[in-house]
Amino acid sequence: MFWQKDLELMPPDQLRGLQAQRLRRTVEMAKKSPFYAKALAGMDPDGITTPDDARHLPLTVKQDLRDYFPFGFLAVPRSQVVRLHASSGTTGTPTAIFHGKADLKAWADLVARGLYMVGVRPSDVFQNLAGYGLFSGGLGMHYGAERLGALVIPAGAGNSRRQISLMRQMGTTVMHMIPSYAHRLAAAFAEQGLDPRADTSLKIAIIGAEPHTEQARRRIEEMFGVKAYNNYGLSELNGPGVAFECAEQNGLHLWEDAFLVEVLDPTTLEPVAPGQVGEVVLTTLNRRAMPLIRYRTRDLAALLPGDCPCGRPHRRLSRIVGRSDDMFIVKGVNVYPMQVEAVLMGHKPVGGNYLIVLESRESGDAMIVRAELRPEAAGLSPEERSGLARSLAKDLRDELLLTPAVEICDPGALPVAQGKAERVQDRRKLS
Ligand code: DLL
Repeated sequence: MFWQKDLELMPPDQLRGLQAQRLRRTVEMAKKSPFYAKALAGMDPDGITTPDDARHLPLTVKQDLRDYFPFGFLAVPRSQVVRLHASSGTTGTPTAIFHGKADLKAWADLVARGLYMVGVRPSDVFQNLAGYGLFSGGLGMHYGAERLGALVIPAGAGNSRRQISLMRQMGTTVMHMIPSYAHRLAAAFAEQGLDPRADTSLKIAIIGAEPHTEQARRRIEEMFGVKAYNNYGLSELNGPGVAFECAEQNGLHLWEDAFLVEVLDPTTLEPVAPGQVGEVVLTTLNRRAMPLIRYRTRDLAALLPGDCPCGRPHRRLSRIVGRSDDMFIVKGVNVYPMQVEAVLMGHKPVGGNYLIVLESRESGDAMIVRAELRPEAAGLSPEERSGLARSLAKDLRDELLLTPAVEICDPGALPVAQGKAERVQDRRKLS
């Protein structure tokens, strides 16, 4: 049941004691880096007696990582660093995240913990369909699954035909992928006349790295005949394995021995009430090469109240409902892409790929939702397609209080991103 039983089942009081001790050490270590030497000047780590004392520490934002790029957050000599990763994002200066040997071992254990928790065992064949390289999803999951002892297939992203052959030849039982790719892989199975439920040995999918809805998860489970588990993380805080769902699928256990979590109102920066959505702010508690203190993730989620039947006291994070910089405003209405996805996934003929286009028109801003049909629904008649478009427009209006134009597209008609899906094209900025 447990990979690191003592840590996973540590009673809350003891966990808080460990957090306070690790927070003190983290502040002490961090002060050795150029950035925190300045930001934490005058801060005495010995003054920290409880994890709540983190509230008196300054926040760190992505721009700080850019300003001190590449080595300004390093708290150890460069000779002790063994790995570089970078956070996603296509614009601006990249951000560099460094790990030492002990950091990599601790990270692999956090990932192994999550995998073990949902039933992955050394006898499993783990096919990793995430991109290898600076993206933390590939190597992060790879080393976690290897540490657990599974047979790891480092397949990397894309090339669905090869993925399918490997799965069938090697008897893959667990796959890891970004959720938007799961839909494309299912379509590739259908194109070959194969049914993943009957023609593979898959039983578990680990999905993460992208926002997705509960409806999208259920779709993936249904298409592949697996249980799909959500896995959250960001490169700045290692990558995958910050928070992982257990078999209950009722929120993601955030590993509180490794990270201190706060959920803050993004405007006032005050903690929100338990159960309320706010910005997730994280502090590393056992990272040595590059500690991060109160890092503003921009991800919006809630800490869920109540105990989990699995017995782990590590608090649960809701699924990520969006990013504070994801939200767009049309005609004065705030919209998150995940609200649109939830509606689309509620309609069976709609596939996994969709695009929201925002345009300026004479009559004001326009929002167009382009939704692909799933391959099985490609034969819908023009009347059926317009009926579906009408019904989607109605449900979207009920959800968003705004009526978008809906266009139904053939399977495969919409552009496909290289890595993480891009769901919104805001052309208003161009006009
Ligand atoms: O995406 C790390 C990762 C890889 C997590 C593989 C899980 C699996 P970045 O590329 O730095 O790192 O992107 C981090 O992706 O701030 C969220 O906005 C989003 N994200 C990551 N996991 C989830 C998730 C990796 N499970 C950014 N649900 C984060 C929703 C997620 N959004």
